[in-house]
Amino acid sequence: MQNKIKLAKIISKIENEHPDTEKILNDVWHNVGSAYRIGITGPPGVGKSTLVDKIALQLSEQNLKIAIVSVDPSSPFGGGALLGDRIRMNELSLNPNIFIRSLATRGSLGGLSVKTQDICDVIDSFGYDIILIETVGVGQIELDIVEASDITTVVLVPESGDDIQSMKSGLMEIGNIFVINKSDRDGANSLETNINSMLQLKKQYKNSNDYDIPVIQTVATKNKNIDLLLEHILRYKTKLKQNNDWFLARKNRIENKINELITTHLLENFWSDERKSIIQEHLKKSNYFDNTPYQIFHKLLNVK
Ligand SMILES: Nc1nc2c(ncn2[C@@H]2O[C@H](COP(=O)(O)OP(=O)(O)OP(=O)(O)O)[C@@H](O)[C@H]2O)c(=O)[nH]1
Ligand SMILES: [Mg+2]
Repeated sequence: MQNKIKLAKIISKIENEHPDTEKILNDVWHNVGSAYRIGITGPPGVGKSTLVDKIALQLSEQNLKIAIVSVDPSSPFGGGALLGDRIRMNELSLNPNIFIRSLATRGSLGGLSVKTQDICDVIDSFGYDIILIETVGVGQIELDIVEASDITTVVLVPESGDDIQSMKSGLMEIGNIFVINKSDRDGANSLETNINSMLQLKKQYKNSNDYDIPVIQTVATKNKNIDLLLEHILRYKTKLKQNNDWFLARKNRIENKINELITTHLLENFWSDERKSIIQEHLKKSNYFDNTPYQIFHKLLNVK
């Protein structure tokens, strides 16, 4: 419990960009790297939280330490948890093997993956074996989560069949495992057929011999097929380790993080008062057509 409180405090510091963040991350770094990071995404209300809870409970029975991070893109509140989620969080956090935390994005989607990554690094360093990252699949945010995770699980429901065509380039692209939750409702089988034929097409198009992407029907509320889903999730980890992809994912994250730090640093240094006033001058209506963006760009670069 003591450790959980300590972890929660550190996460708040990172979330709020506290000046200690850099030191915290430097201090924990040598203990980072072994947690399996599982992204769970999908449209609103498909049962992601219910699934995550069941997965966490099953794994905790195997005496694994599980952290749940829910990234809430819409919540304007600090901490980001809705009332229902808070109750749920209280229940789960009584389990000594489960740590649960919700993160609000506060309207700024940019940099979410990096922040989530920093937070996952700290959780990892606290000895958690598995980190479940839940987020609603809405464009950029789901891509951020793909970057922060080792595996992406896309959750759909039988009704998703209607808009599956439009999902071709979104959720369909990022799943390493597909879950059709609420399969107690009509349409689960035909959605499964649809997803499988789409995945087949994708495979032919890419001419890849990749691992077959599983499509699993679950009923989260009744614990149905959670064990099967877990089996696939854990099998994927073995595959990642065999292919060296486990290491590659970590290497990519470090590279992205460094790039992000450089970009932030350069931008902050670039926008001196003088440069800001030059650009404002050029953007005045009366000067609008005098210079092209390229010309202004070079002018700004040449300011000492
Ligand atoms: N019938 C049925 N209902 C389910 C199932 N899984 C979850 N639900 C219900 O669906 C509702 C939404 O579940 P959540 O787990 O909160 O869904 P979510 O995807 O996390 O929702 P957001 O985080 O708001 O996007 C709840 O009322 C659940 O009890 C299922 O397999 N079958
Ligand atoms: Mg949820």
